[in-house]
Amino acid sequence: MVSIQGQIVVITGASSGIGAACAQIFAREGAALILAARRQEKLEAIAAELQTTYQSQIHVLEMDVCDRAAVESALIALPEPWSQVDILVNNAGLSRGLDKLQEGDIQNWEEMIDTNVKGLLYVTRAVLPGMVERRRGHVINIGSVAGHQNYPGGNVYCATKAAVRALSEGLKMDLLGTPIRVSSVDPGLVETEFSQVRFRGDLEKASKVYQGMTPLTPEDIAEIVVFCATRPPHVNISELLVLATDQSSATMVNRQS
Ligand code: NDP
Ligand code: 8X3
Repeated sequence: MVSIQGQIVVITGASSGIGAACAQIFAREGAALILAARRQEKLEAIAAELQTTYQSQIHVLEMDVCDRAAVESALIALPEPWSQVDILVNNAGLSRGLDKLQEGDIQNWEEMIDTNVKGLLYVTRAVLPGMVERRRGHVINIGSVAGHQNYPGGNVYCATKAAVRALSEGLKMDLLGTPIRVSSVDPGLVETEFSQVRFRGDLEKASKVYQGMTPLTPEDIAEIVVFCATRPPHVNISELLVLATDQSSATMVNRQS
C-alpha cells in the first residue's frame, strides 16, 4: 500500500452515502479533503467529526455539480493550499423514478443526465488540466452495475452509468502517456440515501429495495476506492464491478423475505 498521507482528495457528493464513507476512509489514511455537495450543513458536520477524529485538513465546498459556472469558479480557483488536487472521486450522482421510458418524467431524466454525466464532466474538466500539468493525479469515477446491465425502469439512470463507464474508458485513452490514473468503481446494491432520493422520500418503497438481502455498505465501497488510490504508481485499476454476495446481476437478488 502506497501512502496517501497529505494528498489532496476532492470528493463530490460527500454529504451522504458512498461519498461520506470515502471521506472517512481517506481521512483515516491521512489525506487532506475537499468535500463537495449541495448540503453544506451535512458537509460541515462530517468535516467537524473528521477533524476531531483524525485531525484532518478539510475544505468544504457547497457546490451543485450541475451548475457549470459554480463548478468552474470553485474548482479552477481553489485557494492555497488546496489547488494541487491529487485524487478526484467523482461520486455525486442520483436516480429519479423507476418509470417505463414511455411514461417517463422528462424532468427526472434531465436531473439524472445533468448530475451523473454533465456534472461529472464539468468537475473533471476543471480539475484534470492541473493534474496533467503537474504530471500527477488519479480520477476515480463511481459507476454502477447499472452501467453494465439494464433493469426494467432503469432506462435513463442505466444510460447515465453506461456513459460514466464510457467516459472512464475514454479518459484512460486520452491520458495514455501521462502518469495519471483512471479507475471506475462500479457497485451493485449499496444501502444509502440513494433509493430514498429515487423515490423522493418514500421510505417504505426505498427500504424494499434492500429487503431480505444483505446489501453492500458505503464503507465497503469506500475501502475499495481507497485501495485503488493506494496501489503503486504503475498499477491502474481500470474497472471494478462490486456486488453484494446476495446479488448476481442487475436483476437477480437473493432475498429471504
Ligand atoms: P446518496 O444519495 O446517499 O448520496 C449521493 C450524494 O450525491 C450526496 O452526497 C448528494 O449530496 C450528492 N449529489 C447529488 N446531486 C448532486 C449535485 N447536483 N451536486 C453535488 N452533489 C450532488 O447515494 P449514494 O451514496 O448511493 O450514491 C453515490 C454514487 O454512487 C452515485 O453516483 C450513485 O449513482 C452511485 N451508486 C450507488 C449505488 C447504490 O446502490 N447506492 C450503486 C451503484 C452506484 P447533496 O444532496 O448534499 O448535494
Ligand atoms: C445503483 C444500483 O441497481 O439500484 O446504481 O441501480 S441500482
